[in-house]
Amino acid sequence: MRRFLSLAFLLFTYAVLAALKPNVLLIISDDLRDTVNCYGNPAAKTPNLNRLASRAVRFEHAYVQYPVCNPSRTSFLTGLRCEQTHVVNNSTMFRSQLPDIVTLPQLLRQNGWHTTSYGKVFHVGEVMGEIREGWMDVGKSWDEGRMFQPTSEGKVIEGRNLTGGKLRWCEWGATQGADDDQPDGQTAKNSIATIEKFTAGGKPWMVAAGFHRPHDPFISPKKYFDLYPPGSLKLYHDPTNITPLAPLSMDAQVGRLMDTLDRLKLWDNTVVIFCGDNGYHHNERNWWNKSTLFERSCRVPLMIAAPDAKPGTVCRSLVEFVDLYPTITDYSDLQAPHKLAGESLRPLLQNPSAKGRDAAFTLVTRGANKYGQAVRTDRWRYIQWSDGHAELYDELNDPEETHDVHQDPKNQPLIEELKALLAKIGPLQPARPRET
Ligand SMILES: [Ca+2]
Repeated sequence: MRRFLSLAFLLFTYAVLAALKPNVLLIISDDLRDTVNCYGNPAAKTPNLNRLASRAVRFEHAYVQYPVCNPSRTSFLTGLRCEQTHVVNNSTMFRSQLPDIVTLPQLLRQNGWHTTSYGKVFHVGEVMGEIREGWMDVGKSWDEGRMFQPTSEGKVIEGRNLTGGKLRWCEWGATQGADDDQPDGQTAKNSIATIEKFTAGGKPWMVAAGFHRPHDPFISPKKYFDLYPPGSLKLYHDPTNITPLAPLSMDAQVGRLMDTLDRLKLWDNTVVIFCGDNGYHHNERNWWNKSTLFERSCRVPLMIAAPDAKPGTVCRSLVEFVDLYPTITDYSDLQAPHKLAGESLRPLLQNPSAKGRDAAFTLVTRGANKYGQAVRTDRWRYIQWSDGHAELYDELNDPEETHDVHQDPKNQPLIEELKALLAKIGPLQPARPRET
């Protein structure tokens, strides 16, 4: 009996320790907007993201703090708003502004997790070698970090430019080869190997899998294009029919990661975050790309599966990407050394119908001397530009944000309330001079 009790106590202790050191699987998809089946786009074939949604809480109103790669990723991986990080473009290496900040993976690493970055996690500039490792923050945030190139077979592409060459980046292409001939397939493959290795060794891990797709150029192995035969998609007509630029190859890589969690029975001790890094316009307002303060650009898919989260549910409360860092410190019982801008999403994960925050904030800059800040509430989007211009949109009656109502006199008291919310965030301060 005593032996049985000792064993039970030991198992209980292991369970408690394991619960305090959950694994973290962070999956980032570059430039993913809501072109996902479970986000209400039935033409998109994303079976694996639907499968993840059945295990996760799917956030319907999640907002990035800046709708471009580097500022957005720096923000949510440091837990600070872009007004605080001063990283507001893709050419500033975040350590030049935040040399001593303890990032989310760094905090886990300092506390016994093995942390690994595959693919594009922190934004990486057009650099190679040691400089690339510096941008990836290997040695500080990560024990290991690797980015990948397509194989020679994966570089054989058939496709065309969608703008007749006007925009070089705007092209599609079907490649020869299989998943692992592309960087995203290699990211999945290496992530799986690391998960297997450190799970077998009994060490908690954080694996960040940063997939490049659906970011331009719109390239995937041919088998994914074959799922949409010519004529099977409706052409885009603003704003009623949305072209489902389905992120299919990325969806398949997420499926491989989920298969691994299934096979190793890791769901009970792993927090899985799946997210984009910014939204995207598909020619709404004649604009292809991101960088605006409209809903299409600021709202991004976010799904989280955690041991005590309610699986297969939808949370309609406003949440921000700065909430991700405190969510993980909550699950791992750690304290960041700096004050985090967000709040843990754990209460919403446990009860997705609970009330969330009152507002979500996003920043963009326009050159060195102009910037705009948006505040999104349940009903409204108010944008305040540093040159004094302002915009107000009613998300309930005008979800495509086509009617700016900021000059309507009856909205002035509301605008004062929204300005007061923005005032809590404060203005964008000048960056440090030491940019790379
Ligand atoms: Ca991006």
